[in-house]
Amino acid sequence: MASASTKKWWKNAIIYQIYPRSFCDSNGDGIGDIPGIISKLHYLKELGVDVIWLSPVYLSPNFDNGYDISDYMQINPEFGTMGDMERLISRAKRLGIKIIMDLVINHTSDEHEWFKKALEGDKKYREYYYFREGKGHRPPNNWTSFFGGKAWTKTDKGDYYLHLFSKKQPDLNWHNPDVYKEVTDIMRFWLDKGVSGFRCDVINIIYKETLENGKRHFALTGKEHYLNTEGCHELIQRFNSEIWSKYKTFIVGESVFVTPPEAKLLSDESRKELDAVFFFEHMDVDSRGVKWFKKKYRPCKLIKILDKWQDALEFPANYLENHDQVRSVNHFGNTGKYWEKSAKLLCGLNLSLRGIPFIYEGEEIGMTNGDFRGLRDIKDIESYNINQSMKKMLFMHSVRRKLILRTTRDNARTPVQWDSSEGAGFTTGTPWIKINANKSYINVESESQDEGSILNFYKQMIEFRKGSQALVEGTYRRVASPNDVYIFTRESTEERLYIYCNLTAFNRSVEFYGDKIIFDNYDANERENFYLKPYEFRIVASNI
Ligand code: ISL
Ligand code: CA
Repeated sequence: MASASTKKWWKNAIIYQIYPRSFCDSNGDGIGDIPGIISKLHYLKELGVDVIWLSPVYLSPNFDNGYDISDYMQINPEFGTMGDMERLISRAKRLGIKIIMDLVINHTSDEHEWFKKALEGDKKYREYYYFREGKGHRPPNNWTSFFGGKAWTKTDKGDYYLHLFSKKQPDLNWHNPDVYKEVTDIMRFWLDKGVSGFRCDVINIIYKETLENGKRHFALTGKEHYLNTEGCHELIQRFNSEIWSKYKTFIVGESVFVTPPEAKLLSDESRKELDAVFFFEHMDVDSRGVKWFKKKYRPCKLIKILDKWQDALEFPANYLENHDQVRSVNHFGNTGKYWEKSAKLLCGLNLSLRGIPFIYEGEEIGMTNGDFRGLRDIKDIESYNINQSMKKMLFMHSVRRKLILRTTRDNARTPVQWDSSEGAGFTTGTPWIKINANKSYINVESESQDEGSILNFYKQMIEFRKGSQALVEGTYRRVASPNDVYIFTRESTEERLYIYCNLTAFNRSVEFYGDKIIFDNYDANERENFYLKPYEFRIVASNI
């Protein structure tokens, strides 16, 4: 057990993700911005947020909404100025809120100075990326991109460059010590400005071991050459020992396609790499290999996956939604009759698991997927590229429309609904992406006034968690999972809590343990003694 002085500050933190474009627009141009975030700091404080993870605000041509960076040391003017960013850091600090920034270092934008110089033929900068000659009329290897299509694009000179995402996102060459120097300077620049750490984008794929052909894979060919490579672990260890450990940072890595043993290697405290990692297995519980093809969601599968990861990792980064995923009430809950109950249940689940809970903007009011009418309403580059690939494969329009609207990342990117007005309190202008019609009743203003709202449930649950040694640092043990009810304990030296999550829209009888219900998303008078109501979430304390 770590003593109070050596204990890491983030071990009991609640982290809130802001996708700046969709959070709050202060100047009516329809795009969320940093002054907008500053205006909502008190709201976040009151919610109980300790740390903000800020999705990219750097200079960017925005082909992937900031995940394509053209200058890491400048702020995108759409979002504000460096002065605004410094104000955000200092105002947040005054309220006791820390900020971690998104660090996208697998690739830059093709509009980054480095890449532009490389294209002009500058020898030094060509080594920052992967430029290779093709093989006859074909690219240098058979790798495919995360966003569909090939991972190589031909330049005007006839050679190719590698991009694991869109062609506007060329991959950096991490074999080059100059790249290490540049990026670590960027890290120091922001840490010196007072940010408290980073969320490292696709960190486990940055180091390509070789550029050989990959085994053919229906979704992603080539990945065995860059997933969790030894070189990647070495790089992260160097980041940690040379930079992160010198500041009191919290570093969470987005690690794609990881298995529990791989995630352990990336985040085990003793290995001094990352503090925590995001895994994806629960997001894919209803996908058939690729996320665009869905199968029926089965709660028992979700339980199995969560349980496996709870057992595997000391301190996982827990989340049920983010800017790349559909909204969690659509994914795992209910958007009809049990919208409110299921949103509260998911809150309870996310905040009761062992690890560090992440809440994505709008999740705390139960926001739902976008109500897009057609592909016209979709802005995301991933959806755009996938649509092109599906066209090539001769999918009919109606099929493409159905598959893409159901899973597009834009589902989570509609503006935060602050009130029921036309611009939802998000903007006075025309929003960059369509606002959901259900802002009429799903919004911060009305939920603030309603004691029984999802928003108030979040506040109570956050407060409860903070006061509970068992939830913050207790052990985890699955008790049972009969008929899609997840029952587990969290236990510290002082208390044992039984957590019940009925992940279905039906009454469920279960065996009850413990002595006293101390938290529930049903009122005492609606509750039943011998079974759980639909989507009931219950915490029962037991004397030990
Ligand atoms: O969306 C996905 C899973 O459903 C992934 O394919 C996603 O692209 C992947 O998890 C990587 O995501 C991160 O890097 C991307 C960026 O577009 C995402 O927004 C970011 O979270 C490239 O920088
Ligand atoms: Ca704006």
